[in-house]
Amino acid sequence: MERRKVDVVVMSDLHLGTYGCHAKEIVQYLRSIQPQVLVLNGDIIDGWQFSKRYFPVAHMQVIKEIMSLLSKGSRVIYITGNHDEMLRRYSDIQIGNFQLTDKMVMEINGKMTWIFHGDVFDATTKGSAKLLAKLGGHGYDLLILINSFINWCLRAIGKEKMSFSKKVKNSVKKAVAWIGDFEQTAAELAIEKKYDYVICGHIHQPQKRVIETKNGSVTYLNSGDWIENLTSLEYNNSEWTIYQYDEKQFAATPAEEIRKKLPQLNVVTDEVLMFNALKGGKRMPLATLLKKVAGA
Ligand SMILES: [Mn+2]
Repeated sequence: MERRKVDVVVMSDLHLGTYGCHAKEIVQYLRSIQPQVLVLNGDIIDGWQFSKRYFPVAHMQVIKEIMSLLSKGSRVIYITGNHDEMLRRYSDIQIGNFQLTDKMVMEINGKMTWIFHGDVFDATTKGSAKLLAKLGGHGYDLLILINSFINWCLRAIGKEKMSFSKKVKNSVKKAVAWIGDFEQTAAELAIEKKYDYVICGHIHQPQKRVIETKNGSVTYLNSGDWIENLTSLEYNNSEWTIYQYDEKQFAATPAEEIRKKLPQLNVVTDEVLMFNALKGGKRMPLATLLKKVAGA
């Protein structure tokens, strides 16, 4: 199957490393496209839920397909979410055409497009979202800090981290209201910042709609997720559309069943020390050597 050329693809909430993840479908989709830019908008690798033992080959295959796109020349931007917040400490690194960040603004055909995961709204009321807008460029980073701090406190007192899914599990009515609030808050912020488009993930609710307030209007988009909806956003011919995975489309090219198990590691890495020759042939563990070099 020839790869479909797409200008920009936004995917979010793959939750690799959890039982709900549809890795096979993600692999099929990734193999069918050739995007110029692939934005992974948060919650890609789930560091909250995964027991460290559960990371099947199919999930590894997803990472392999992303790497493959990188080597084919796609630009890949990984925006952190709450389930992969462990990556936030490495934010704003760039390695070749791969970039890791907490948020981004893209200009596409002259339209300013603001992209972020959206978990910052979990511990945020509408009032503080307004404040965030006034804080300008650093507001988002500040909110991430506040959220991390709240979660750190919750864990310190033995409670679970605050999360959207926890919040809305209680009732459907609440969920609908919360989703409405989420979309409205994102839109209001984007309008205040004078963006044309705002793209989020996080709430697992694919969406494309124009939201108007008394201050203006913005197109709100959400890439949905790959747990229930199996959706992404695609930008082509100057237009954003919601892509919906359809297994019929892939019936002719079924992904080979990935059943094989990972080979057993035959070394115990904790027991491996790396040595490096120093002056005079003295051997020392690499960690000690690096410390020495840093101190010199
Ligand atoms: Mn999330």
